[in-house]
Amino acid sequence: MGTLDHKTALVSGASSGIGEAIARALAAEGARLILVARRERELQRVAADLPGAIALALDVRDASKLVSALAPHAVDIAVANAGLARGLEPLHSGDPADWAEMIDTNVKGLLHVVRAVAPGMIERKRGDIVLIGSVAGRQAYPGGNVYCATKAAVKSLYESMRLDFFDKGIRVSTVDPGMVKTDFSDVRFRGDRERAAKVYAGVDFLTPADIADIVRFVVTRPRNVNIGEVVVWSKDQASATQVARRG
Ligand code: NDP
Ligand code: 8X3
Repeated sequence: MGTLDHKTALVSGASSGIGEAIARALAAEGARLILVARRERELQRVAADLPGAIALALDVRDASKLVSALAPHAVDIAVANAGLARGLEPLHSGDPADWAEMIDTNVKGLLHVVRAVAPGMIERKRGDIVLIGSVAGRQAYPGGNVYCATKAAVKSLYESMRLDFFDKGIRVSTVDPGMVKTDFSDVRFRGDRERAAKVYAGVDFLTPADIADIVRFVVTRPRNVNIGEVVVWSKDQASATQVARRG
Protein backbone atom coordinates (compact mmCIF):
# COMPACT_ATOMS: atom_id res chain seq x y z
CA MET A 1 0.00 0.00 0.00
CA GLY A 2 1.35 3.43 -0.94
CA THR A 3 0.18 6.72 0.52
CA LEU A 4 -0.87 7.86 -2.98
CA ASP A 5 -2.85 4.75 -3.98
CA HIS A 6 -5.83 5.69 -6.21
CA LYS A 7 -4.41 9.18 -6.79
CA THR A 8 -3.64 10.56 -10.24
CA ALA A 9 -0.54 12.74 -10.47
CA LEU A 10 0.37 14.91 -13.44
CA VAL A 11 4.02 15.88 -13.88
CA SER A 12 5.01 18.31 -16.63
CA GLY A 13 8.56 18.02 -17.92
CA ALA A 14 8.60 14.34 -16.99
CA SER A 15 10.86 13.27 -19.88
CA SER A 16 14.11 13.99 -17.99
CA GLY A 17 15.81 15.38 -14.91
CA ILE A 18 13.79 16.58 -11.95
CA GLY A 19 10.39 15.85 -13.52
CA GLU A 20 11.33 12.27 -14.36
CA ALA A 21 12.56 11.71 -10.80
CA ILE A 22 9.35 13.22 -9.36
CA ALA A 23 7.23 10.95 -11.57
CA ARG A 24 9.16 7.89 -10.38
CA ALA A 25 8.90 8.96 -6.71
CA LEU A 26 5.13 9.56 -6.86
CA ALA A 27 4.61 6.28 -8.72
CA ALA A 28 6.56 4.50 -5.97
CA GLU A 29 3.95 5.88 -3.52
CA GLY A 30 1.18 4.28 -5.60
CA ALA A 31 0.06 7.22 -7.77
CA ARG A 32 -1.00 6.72 -11.37
CA LEU A 33 1.07 9.09 -13.46
CA ILE A 34 0.22 11.39 -16.34
CA LEU A 35 3.52 12.39 -17.93
CA VAL A 36 3.72 15.54 -20.05
CA ALA A 37 6.65 16.74 -22.19
CA ARG A 38 7.45 17.23 -25.87
CA ARG A 39 9.82 14.29 -26.52
CA GLU A 40 7.56 11.28 -26.95
CA ARG A 41 10.36 8.71 -27.01
CA GLU A 42 11.73 9.94 -23.65
CA LEU A 43 8.25 10.00 -22.16
CA GLN A 44 7.67 6.41 -23.32
CA ARG A 45 10.98 5.37 -21.74
CA VAL A 46 9.79 6.74 -18.37
CA ALA A 47 6.23 5.46 -18.77
CA ALA A 48 7.48 1.94 -19.52
CA ASP A 49 8.73 1.68 -15.92
CA LEU A 50 5.56 3.04 -14.29
CA PRO A 51 2.52 0.73 -14.36
CA GLY A 52 -0.58 2.47 -15.74
CA ALA A 53 1.27 5.67 -16.64
CA ILE A 54 -0.10 7.78 -19.47
CA ALA A 55 2.34 9.66 -21.69
CA LEU A 56 1.05 12.86 -23.27
CA ALA A 57 3.51 14.29 -25.79
CA LEU A 58 2.57 17.95 -25.48
CA ASP A 59 4.10 21.38 -25.41
CA VAL A 60 2.99 23.26 -22.29
CA ARG A 61 2.96 26.44 -24.39
CA ASP A 62 -0.11 25.09 -26.20
CA ALA A 63 -2.93 25.83 -23.73
CA SER A 64 -5.81 24.42 -25.76
CA LYS A 65 -4.14 21.05 -26.51
CA LEU A 66 -3.23 20.73 -22.84
CA VAL A 67 -6.79 21.42 -21.71
CA SER A 68 -8.34 18.94 -24.16
CA ALA A 69 -5.77 16.19 -23.47
CA LEU A 70 -6.31 16.50 -19.73
CA ALA A 71 -10.11 16.86 -19.85
CA PRO A 72 -10.82 13.10 -19.41
CA HIS A 73 -8.57 12.87 -16.33
CA ALA A 74 -9.29 13.76 -12.70
CA VAL A 75 -5.93 15.05 -11.58
CA ASP A 76 -5.34 14.94 -7.81
CA ILE A 77 -1.75 16.19 -7.82
CA ALA A 78 -0.18 18.48 -10.43
CA VAL A 79 3.53 19.19 -10.47
CA ALA A 80 4.30 22.12 -12.79
CA ASN A 81 7.95 21.40 -13.46
CA ALA A 82 8.50 21.89 -17.20
CA GLY A 83 10.95 24.71 -17.76
CA LEU A 84 14.23 25.78 -19.24
CA ALA A 85 16.89 28.45 -19.50
CA ARG A 86 18.40 29.72 -22.74
CA GLY A 87 21.68 31.60 -22.74
CA LEU A 88 23.59 33.48 -20.06
CA GLU A 89 24.17 36.79 -21.81
CA PRO A 90 23.65 40.24 -20.30
CA LEU A 91 20.40 41.86 -21.42
CA HIS A 92 22.00 44.18 -23.97
CA SER A 93 23.24 41.20 -25.99
CA GLY A 94 20.47 38.72 -25.16
CA ASP A 95 18.28 37.15 -27.84
CA PRO A 96 14.59 38.15 -27.65
CA ALA A 97 13.66 34.74 -29.11
CA ASP A 98 15.34 33.11 -26.09
CA TRP A 99 13.45 35.45 -23.76
CA ALA A 100 10.15 34.53 -25.42
CA GLU A 101 10.88 30.81 -25.12
CA MET A 102 11.66 31.11 -21.40
CA ILE A 103 8.67 33.33 -20.61
CA ASP A 104 6.29 31.23 -22.70
CA THR A 105 7.46 27.96 -21.13
CA ASN A 106 8.32 28.85 -17.53
CA VAL A 107 5.52 31.32 -16.88
CA LYS A 108 2.74 30.84 -19.41
CA GLY A 109 3.29 27.07 -19.68
CA LEU A 110 3.09 26.73 -15.91
CA LEU A 111 -0.13 28.79 -15.94
CA HIS A 112 -1.56 26.56 -18.67
CA VAL A 113 -0.93 23.45 -16.55
CA VAL A 114 -2.64 25.00 -13.54
CA ARG A 115 -5.52 26.34 -15.64
CA ALA A 116 -6.10 22.84 -17.07
CA VAL A 117 -6.29 21.03 -13.72
CA ALA A 118 -7.61 23.59 -11.21
CA PRO A 119 -11.31 23.62 -12.25
CA GLY A 120 -11.57 19.85 -11.67
CA MET A 121 -9.81 20.16 -8.32
CA ILE A 122 -12.22 22.93 -7.31
CA GLU A 123 -15.18 20.77 -8.32
CA ARG A 124 -13.84 17.88 -6.24
CA LYS A 125 -12.86 20.28 -3.41
CA ARG A 126 -9.43 18.70 -3.24
CA GLY A 127 -6.07 18.87 -4.95
CA ASP A 128 -2.35 19.52 -4.68
CA ILE A 129 -0.43 21.89 -6.93
CA VAL A 130 3.35 21.90 -6.65
CA LEU A 131 5.35 24.47 -8.61
CA ILE A 132 9.03 23.95 -9.34
CA GLY A 133 10.57 27.39 -8.96
CA SER A 134 14.24 28.08 -8.34
CA VAL A 135 16.61 29.92 -6.06
CA ALA A 136 17.09 31.98 -9.24
CA GLY A 137 13.65 33.47 -8.55
CA ARG A 138 14.85 34.70 -5.17
CA GLN A 139 18.34 35.96 -6.11
CA ALA A 140 19.35 37.18 -9.57
CA TYR A 141 22.79 36.25 -10.89
CA PRO A 142 24.87 37.70 -13.74
CA GLY A 143 23.35 36.74 -17.09
CA GLY A 144 20.37 35.12 -15.37
CA ASN A 145 18.14 38.15 -16.10
CA VAL A 146 15.11 36.73 -17.96
CA TYR A 147 15.41 33.19 -16.55
CA CYS A 148 15.58 34.66 -13.01
CA ALA A 149 12.58 36.87 -13.80
CA THR A 150 10.53 33.86 -14.92
CA LYS A 151 11.29 32.08 -11.66
CA ALA A 152 10.49 35.24 -9.66
CA ALA A 153 7.16 35.16 -11.50
CA VAL A 154 6.67 31.56 -10.35
CA LYS A 155 7.15 32.69 -6.73
CA SER A 156 4.63 35.50 -7.21
CA LEU A 157 2.15 33.16 -8.89
CA TYR A 158 2.60 30.69 -6.01
CA GLU A 159 1.47 33.48 -3.64
CA SER A 160 -1.49 34.34 -5.88
CA MET A 161 -2.54 30.71 -6.22
CA ARG A 162 -2.63 30.34 -2.46
CA LEU A 163 -5.03 33.29 -2.33
CA ASP A 164 -7.14 31.89 -5.17
CA PHE A 165 -7.30 28.32 -3.87
CA PHE A 166 -6.87 28.26 -0.05
CA ASP A 167 -10.64 28.08 0.57
CA LYS A 168 -11.24 25.50 -2.16
CA GLY A 169 -9.43 22.50 -0.66
CA ILE A 170 -6.35 22.93 -2.83
CA ARG A 171 -2.88 22.99 -1.32
CA VAL A 172 -0.28 25.01 -3.22
CA SER A 173 3.47 24.62 -2.73
CA THR A 174 6.61 25.83 -4.42
CA VAL A 175 9.84 23.82 -4.31
CA ASP A 176 12.79 26.03 -5.26
CA PRO A 177 16.07 24.19 -5.87
CA GLY A 178 19.61 25.48 -6.27
CA MET A 179 22.03 23.65 -8.58
CA VAL A 180 20.73 20.21 -9.60
CA LYS A 181 22.73 18.09 -12.04
CA THR A 182 20.41 17.52 -15.01
CA ASP A 183 20.28 18.41 -18.72
CA PHE A 184 19.38 21.98 -17.66
CA SER A 185 22.78 23.50 -18.55
CA ASP A 186 23.08 21.43 -21.78
CA VAL A 187 19.77 22.99 -22.82
CA ARG A 188 20.82 26.45 -21.64
CA PHE A 189 24.05 26.26 -23.67
CA ARG A 190 22.38 24.49 -26.61
CA GLY A 191 24.35 21.27 -26.40
CA ASP A 192 27.75 22.75 -25.46
CA ARG A 193 28.50 19.91 -23.06
CA GLU A 194 31.92 21.21 -22.04
CA ARG A 195 30.43 24.53 -20.91
CA ALA A 196 27.55 22.75 -19.20
CA ALA A 197 29.89 20.41 -17.32
CA LYS A 198 31.80 23.39 -15.89
CA VAL A 199 28.63 24.56 -14.08
CA TYR A 200 28.73 21.48 -11.88
CA ALA A 201 32.51 20.87 -11.76
CA GLY A 202 33.83 20.23 -8.25
CA VAL A 203 30.43 20.75 -6.60
CA ASP A 204 28.57 18.23 -4.48
CA PHE A 205 25.42 19.21 -6.39
CA LEU A 206 21.83 18.23 -5.71
CA THR A 207 20.37 15.30 -7.66
CA PRO A 208 16.91 15.03 -9.24
CA ALA A 209 16.14 12.32 -6.67
CA ASP A 210 16.83 14.79 -3.83
CA ILE A 211 14.17 17.14 -5.20
CA ALA A 212 11.75 14.31 -5.95
CA ASP A 213 12.03 13.11 -2.36
CA ILE A 214 11.00 16.58 -1.15
CA VAL A 215 8.02 16.75 -3.53
CA ARG A 216 6.97 13.27 -2.40
CA PHE A 217 7.14 14.49 1.23
CA VAL A 218 5.16 17.66 0.43
CA VAL A 219 2.24 15.81 -1.18
CA THR A 220 2.05 13.00 1.38
CA ARG A 221 1.50 15.20 4.46
CA PRO A 222 -1.83 14.95 6.33
CA ARG A 223 -4.49 17.14 4.67
CA ASN A 224 -4.33 19.81 7.39
CA VAL A 225 -0.66 20.44 6.55
CA ASN A 226 0.37 22.58 3.57
CA ILE A 227 4.11 22.93 3.17
CA GLY A 228 4.34 26.27 1.38
CA GLU A 229 7.82 27.21 0.22
CA VAL A 230 10.81 24.88 0.21
CA VAL A 231 14.19 26.34 -0.74
CA VAL A 232 16.75 23.60 -1.33
CA TRP A 233 20.48 24.22 -1.62
CA SER A 234 23.39 21.90 -2.20
CA LYS A 235 25.63 22.06 0.86
CA ASP A 236 28.28 23.63 -1.43
CA GLN A 237 26.08 26.55 -2.51
CA ALA A 238 25.59 29.58 -0.23
CA SER A 239 23.77 31.82 -2.71
CA ALA A 240 22.97 32.08 -6.40
CA THR A 241 26.52 33.31 -6.99
CA GLN A 242 28.60 31.65 -4.26
CA VAL A 243 29.57 28.04 -4.83
CA ALA A 244 32.41 26.13 -3.13
CA ARG A 245 34.31 24.10 -5.72
CA ARG A 246 36.91 21.43 -5.02
CA GLY A 247 39.78 20.44 -7.25
P1 NDP B 1 15.76 19.14 -17.82
O1 NDP B 1 16.24 19.83 -19.05
O2 NDP B 1 16.36 17.82 -17.47
O3 NDP B 1 14.19 18.97 -17.84
C1 NDP B 1 13.32 19.94 -18.36
C2 NDP B 1 12.00 19.27 -18.64
O4 NDP B 1 11.06 20.26 -19.10
C3 NDP B 1 12.11 18.24 -19.74
O5 NDP B 1 11.32 17.13 -19.39
C4 NDP B 1 11.54 18.94 -20.95
O6 NDP B 1 10.94 17.99 -21.82
C5 NDP B 1 10.47 19.80 -20.28
N1 NDP B 1 10.05 20.91 -21.12
C6 NDP B 1 10.79 21.98 -21.51
N2 NDP B 1 10.08 22.77 -22.31
C7 NDP B 1 8.85 22.19 -22.43
C8 NDP B 1 7.67 22.53 -23.13
N3 NDP B 1 7.58 23.64 -23.88
N4 NDP B 1 6.60 21.71 -23.03
C9 NDP B 1 6.65 20.58 -22.28
N5 NDP B 1 7.75 20.22 -21.58
C10 NDP B 1 8.83 21.01 -21.67
O7 NDP B 1 16.02 20.18 -16.63
P2 NDP B 1 15.60 20.13 -15.09
O8 NDP B 1 15.07 18.81 -14.72
O9 NDP B 1 16.76 20.67 -14.33
O10 NDP B 1 14.46 21.23 -15.06
C11 NDP B 1 13.17 21.00 -14.53
C12 NDP B 1 12.69 22.26 -13.83
O11 NDP B 1 13.53 22.52 -12.71
C13 NDP B 1 12.73 23.52 -14.69
O12 NDP B 1 11.56 24.28 -14.45
C14 NDP B 1 13.95 24.26 -14.16
O13 NDP B 1 13.85 25.65 -14.36
C15 NDP B 1 13.89 23.89 -12.70
N6 NDP B 1 15.12 24.03 -11.94
C16 NDP B 1 16.27 23.38 -12.32
C17 NDP B 1 17.41 23.52 -11.56
C18 NDP B 1 18.71 22.88 -11.95
O14 NDP B 1 19.76 23.29 -11.41
N7 NDP B 1 18.72 21.86 -12.82
C19 NDP B 1 17.41 24.30 -10.32
C20 NDP B 1 16.17 24.96 -10.04
C21 NDP B 1 15.06 24.79 -10.80
P3 NDP B 1 10.94 18.03 -23.41
O15 NDP B 1 12.23 18.64 -23.86
O16 NDP B 1 10.78 16.59 -23.77
O17 NDP B 1 9.73 18.84 -23.76
C1 8X3 C 1 18.37 26.62 -11.99
C2 8X3 C 1 19.39 26.92 -10.97
O1 8X3 C 1 21.12 28.64 -10.36
O2 8X3 C 1 21.43 27.40 -12.43
O3 8X3 C 1 17.20 27.29 -11.69
O4 8X3 C 1 19.74 29.10 -12.26
S1 8X3 C 1 20.47 28.08 -11.54
